[in-house]
Formats: sequence, C-alpha cells, structure tokens
Amino acid sequence: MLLKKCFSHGTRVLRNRKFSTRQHIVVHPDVRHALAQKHPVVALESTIITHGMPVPENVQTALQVEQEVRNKGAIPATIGIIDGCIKVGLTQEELMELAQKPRSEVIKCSRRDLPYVVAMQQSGGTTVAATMIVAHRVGIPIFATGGIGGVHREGHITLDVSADLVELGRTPVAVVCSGVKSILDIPRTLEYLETQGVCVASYESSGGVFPDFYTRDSGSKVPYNLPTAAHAARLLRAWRQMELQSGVLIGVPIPAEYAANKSDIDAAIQAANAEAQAQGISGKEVTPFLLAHISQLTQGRSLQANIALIRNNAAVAAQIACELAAGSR
Ligand code: PSU
Ligand code: MN
Repeated sequence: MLLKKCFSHGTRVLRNRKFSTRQHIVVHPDVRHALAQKHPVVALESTIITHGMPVPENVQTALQVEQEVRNKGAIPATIGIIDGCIKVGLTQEELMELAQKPRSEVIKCSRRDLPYVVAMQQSGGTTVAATMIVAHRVGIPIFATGGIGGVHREGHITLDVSADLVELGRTPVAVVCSGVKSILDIPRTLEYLETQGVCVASYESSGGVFPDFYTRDSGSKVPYNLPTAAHAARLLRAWRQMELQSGVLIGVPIPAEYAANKSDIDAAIQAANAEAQAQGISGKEVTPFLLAHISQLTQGRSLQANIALIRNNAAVAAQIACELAAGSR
C-alpha cells in the first residue's frame, strides 16, 4: 500500500539492496539523473522549513536556497517526508505543503523519529541528522544548512546534546553550515565533535576561527581552515578514499554585511534561554522555541541573518560539490 502510494507520486523508488530502503525513499527524477551522471548534487534539510522559520519566510528561503545551488551549477535535493515517503528532491508543491502545514501535523524528524513517521505515514521535516542519513543512502556526499544542533548550555547537566553530533560521528556526509548556533555551548560542542572523530574545518577564515551562526567569530578555534572550494574538495576526496564512515563539518562564517551585533544577540539568547527554562520547554521543542524567541527579541534581525547565511552556505556547498564532481569524472 505504501509502495503504491510512493509510486503514485510519479517517481521511481531508489534501488539500494544494501540498506533495503527502497520501500521508503523516493528520489526525484532530476536528482536521480544527476546522481547517475555524477553531476554535483547538494542535499538540503527541511526542519529549518517546518520548525526553524515562520511562514512565509520558510518557503521563500527554501526556494531561494535551491536557486543558490542551481546558480552555482549543482542540483539541489531538499529532503523531507510526505505521508510516510522519504523524498529526496521535494517538488515546489511538496515544499509548500510541508511549510504550510500546522506544526502539530508535521513532525521534527531526527534519526530516532524516522521509523515512526514512515510507519504511520506521517509528514516531517528532517533534521541535520536525518537528512545526513538519507543523503548517504542515496549517494549524496554533501549537504548545506544554516546551523547544526549541538551541546546546549547546561547540556552537561541536562544531557541535551543534539543527535546531529552523534550522526556526524557515524555517517559519512560533509555538512556545510555556519557552525553551531550561539544558543548552544560552542566549546563543549567542538569537544564532543572531536570525541566523535568528526573532521571540523573553517572555510575562508584565515585564523581557523569557528563561526557562531549569527556572528563570524565564536572565539573558538578549529584545527584546520579551507581557504577555497578546491581545498575543501581535496579534503573531501581524501576523506572518501579513506572510507572513514564519519562526517565532515565545514564552518562558513555569515557574510560580514549580514552579521548581527554580538551583544544584541547574546542578550536575546540569555533572555530566550531563561524563558525556555521558566516555561519548562524540553526535548526537541527547545531549539525551535529558542529560534522563534530570539527572532522576536531582535525584531526579526536574527531571522534575516539566518536567511543570509543559509543562502551563502548553499552557494559554498554547491561550489565544493562542483569541484568534487569535476575531480571524480
Ligand atoms: N538551526 C537553525 N534552524 C533549525 C535548526 C537548526 O537555525 O531549524 C534545526 C536543524 O534541523 C537541526 C535541528 O538539525 O534544528 C537540531 O535540533 P536539536 O537541537 O533538537 O537536535
Ligand atoms: Mn536536544
């Protein structure tokens, strides 16, 4: 029944005997064609659409991000779940459907949520962790987003550590992002990534400074810097050849003209964290709550910064994907 439903969307289900996911993953023909031709493809997540941004900015941004990828000569593949089918390369209609559904009807879907959402034929936005899993299954090695989840402030007590970090430790996909949101504990997040064996590098940041989402410098350093897309592709080629089975994280600082004022952002983060605690917000609700609250407290400036950085990250990821594809043809 489920299979029939997936087929009725007019796309062919991917054959992947090794993982036997063929019942559940549907790849858009454009993406399938690009993968078969070894054309560069960039995966994109959908929790940012369903839970990270308000309507209508979420749909607009999702479409702009796809356009950024195309402008650089790669094919975008936004990943999400519609009625239990995991879609690689959501159509515009599917994107709008996910974006406009009430939040109560669309599940924020990380690794642990996948079996339930698929079994019950629910719809969901995929987090960085879930998007990595799906991208890897269909053979997309590179993925762009705004920021990943991390170790929350007080995470050493609450154990609120994003599943994104564990996924980076066990799934070989390169994630291009603007680092870790400054709502999180950045030094502890970097420690955790080191423990997980994730190769972390900054991009175009001469001092190896790790970005912190809304601003360009988190104050934390990472061991490596990749000055150009060609350097990044070189690293990714070696990483793939070694089959390490762990991910790579490339931190791209927000373009300077969009960077937020650090003290404004810090004040908003403190206030949002306090409010989350006061309201007893926990689990998967924490990140969406903080993002919405910070946007309110900064009169939407954090949202504008968020949009600018994800567009830039998509363009950088596409450039890296093009370099990588050129080298492997
Ligand atoms: N950062 C954003 N917006 C988002 C997210 C991160 O600016 O929507 C999403 C991503 O999908 C990320 C997820 O994977 O939040 C992490 O959630 P958690 O902290 O609950 O693991
Ligand atoms: Mn969490």
